[in-house]
Amino acid sequence: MTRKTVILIGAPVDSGKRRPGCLMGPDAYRTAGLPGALRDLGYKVEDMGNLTPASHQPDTNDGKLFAPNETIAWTHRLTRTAEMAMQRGLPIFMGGDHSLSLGTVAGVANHAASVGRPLFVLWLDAHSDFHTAETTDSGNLHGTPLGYVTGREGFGGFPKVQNRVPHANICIMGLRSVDPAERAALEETDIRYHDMREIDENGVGRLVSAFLKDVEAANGLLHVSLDVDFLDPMAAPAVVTTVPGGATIREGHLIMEMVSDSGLMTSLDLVELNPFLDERGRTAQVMVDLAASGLGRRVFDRPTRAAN
Ligand code: EXY
Ligand code: MN
Ligand code: MN
Ligand code: MN
Repeated sequence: MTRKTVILIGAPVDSGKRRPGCLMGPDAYRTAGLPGALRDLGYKVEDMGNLTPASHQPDTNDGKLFAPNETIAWTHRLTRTAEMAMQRGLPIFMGGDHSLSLGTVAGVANHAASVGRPLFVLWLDAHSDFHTAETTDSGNLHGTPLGYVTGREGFGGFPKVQNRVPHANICIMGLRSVDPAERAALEETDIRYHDMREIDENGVGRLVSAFLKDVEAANGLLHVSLDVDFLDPMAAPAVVTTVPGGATIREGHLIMEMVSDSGLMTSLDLVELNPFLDERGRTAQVMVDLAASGLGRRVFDRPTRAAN
């Protein structure tokens, strides 16, 4: 039997917001043992190392947007890289802040179109990231990737999205911080979004299972974008955009185990980890464990942690 290939892609994108640190993310995931965890699960693991953005003019940061040139350059690089990696295996994009998903999701969508299958996106996040480069108040482009990949207007200077992700194929879970402009725009779409109240009332299992059924019925590809701030800051402190009242580690694992059981996931983003803010690597470890759950690790397979 040929082993499935996982392609680790370091995307040390730090241009999507002002406070630096996400550039250390890819190496923190490696240090927390992501490659070994995947090999233990039977995957062939290729690590492409850390990418750099396409060449670009330096940012002057005298306008509203923070570092647009660099983010556009990353979008070019990551779109191409995602398209290429999808032909060879299951890419895990090790971020980097969430602006990396402008490129990864656009590239994965191009691949899906080329194989004639619909792309579905599961967005695990406290935020909806549905701004455009024009509606953002903060100027931080990590708040815009879902706006971009669904083809919203207002991304002048960015590469034109070749294959938009249809609203009906997107499910956002974990919402508890949505700006008024994003909310108004979201409510005009049939994107499904579940805030923490809905999670509390229904349980993540029921919500995720309904979405996965639709992905399966459509023979879709599934991209999962996991933002550290989906989790409660007590469980995952190493992120700039903490919002209290987030998902528990148990809810995170249930989602990722259900995704894995479905066999539908074809690509994964791990985003917003800021190792500079971590406590002895525990957030990096939580993210690695969630990724491993999404790729088949189960409680009884779990290796014993090395002693300090
Ligand atoms: N909506 C806020 C903004 O536009 O600045 C916060 C965005 C945070 C985005 C993080 C990555 O999920
Ligand atoms: Mn996000
Ligand atoms: Mn977020
Ligand atoms: Mn905002």
